[in-house]
Amino acid sequence: MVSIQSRWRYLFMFLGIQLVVMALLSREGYQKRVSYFIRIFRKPDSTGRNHTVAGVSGGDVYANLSHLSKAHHHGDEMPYCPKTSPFIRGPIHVSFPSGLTLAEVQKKNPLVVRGGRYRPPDCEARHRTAIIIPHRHREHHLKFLLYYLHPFLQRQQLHYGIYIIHQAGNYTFNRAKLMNVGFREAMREEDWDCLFFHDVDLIPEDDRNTYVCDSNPKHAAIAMDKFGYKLPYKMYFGGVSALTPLHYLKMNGFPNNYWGWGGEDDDIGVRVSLSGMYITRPSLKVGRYKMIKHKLDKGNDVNPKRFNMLAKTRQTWKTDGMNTAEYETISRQYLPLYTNITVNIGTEAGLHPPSPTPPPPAKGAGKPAVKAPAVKAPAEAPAKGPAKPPAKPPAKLKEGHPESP
Ligand code: BGN
Repeated sequence: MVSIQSRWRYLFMFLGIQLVVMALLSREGYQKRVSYFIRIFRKPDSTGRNHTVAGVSGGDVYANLSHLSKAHHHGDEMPYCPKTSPFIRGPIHVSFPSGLTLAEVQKKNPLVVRGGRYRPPDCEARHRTAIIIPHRHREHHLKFLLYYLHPFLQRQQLHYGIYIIHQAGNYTFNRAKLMNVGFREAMREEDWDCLFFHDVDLIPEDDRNTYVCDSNPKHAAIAMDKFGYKLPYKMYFGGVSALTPLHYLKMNGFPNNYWGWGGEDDDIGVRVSLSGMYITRPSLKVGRYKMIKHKLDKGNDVNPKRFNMLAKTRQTWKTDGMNTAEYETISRQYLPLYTNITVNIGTEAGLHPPSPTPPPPAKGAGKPAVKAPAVKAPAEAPAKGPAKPPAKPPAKLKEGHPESP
């Protein structure tokens, strides 16, 4: 028999335990305890950040994407994709395993069609985003970027295309001018509603950083590991930015005259405000990027003129930009994972700088030697002259025929 006294004792003990549990679970306490238990199930990666073991949640950028191919049913009347994609998980584990090949990336992305295009198989995408990546001698980085970017964009249920704009020749690199080329070349193919201007060495680390445009130009790479996951300075606009075609044309695109490293992104940031717009940003938690470590490239020396040029953006932005971008398209390849556009963007002296007067031929010599051109002869008809925005939105590229823009 249990006495009334001990019954009361049990009741008080029970209530006491209840109170302690409630106190632990209240507000801050609750968060801390829950995250403690979540941490137990996670393993840390080399950067010290936690990532989830594959299959539990988040973590692997390819997690759950295989469901997509199973759900493949293109019909005439596909519903719009939901406003928030069900594939979005948050933090992504990023590492750079040696031995990765493009063939493996291709195998892991069976729904990407030639030219690096993709549409969600089971719903009509709400957004059409082109990714523009200026490039030269960075094949190793490109491989990793493609490995992460394709599934990242598929998680967001976007209709997308990836364009690599490859600078031909060995003259100093010009990132911003290549972006102008990318804008024009992408827009002549499809009616993209947003363009992401993307460095080849930056890997997004959170799929809530959606690759869609805002009402104003967006700076997406706000928190990079190399800057301690913080904005290095308030006006920083480098790494990854997103503009609609209208934003882009309103600010006359990007400058063409920044040859070499530095300053062009600041010029672009200044253009945003000079043309009456402002910079938007995702949160620090979401706009995270890991940079693939590398030395300063050959052919991309620091530009010593950048300070002077930057001081004059107010005077130059209307006369140097998309309306004056001259280049020649050397080749256009529709590869399995991206569209590769190789261009001659010339030098500071122009597209075809006058060659120095050849010395008179020596007596008795045969034909005068012809100086090798700086870049290879175009394989296709070059798109010459100042780049103009397309007069009307180009016809949509038919899926399965990415070679017929
Ligand atoms: C800045 C560079 C940017 C570069 C960032 C981050 C200049 C112009 C002179 C003020 N700007 O200093 O181009 O992206 O650093 O590395 O050099």
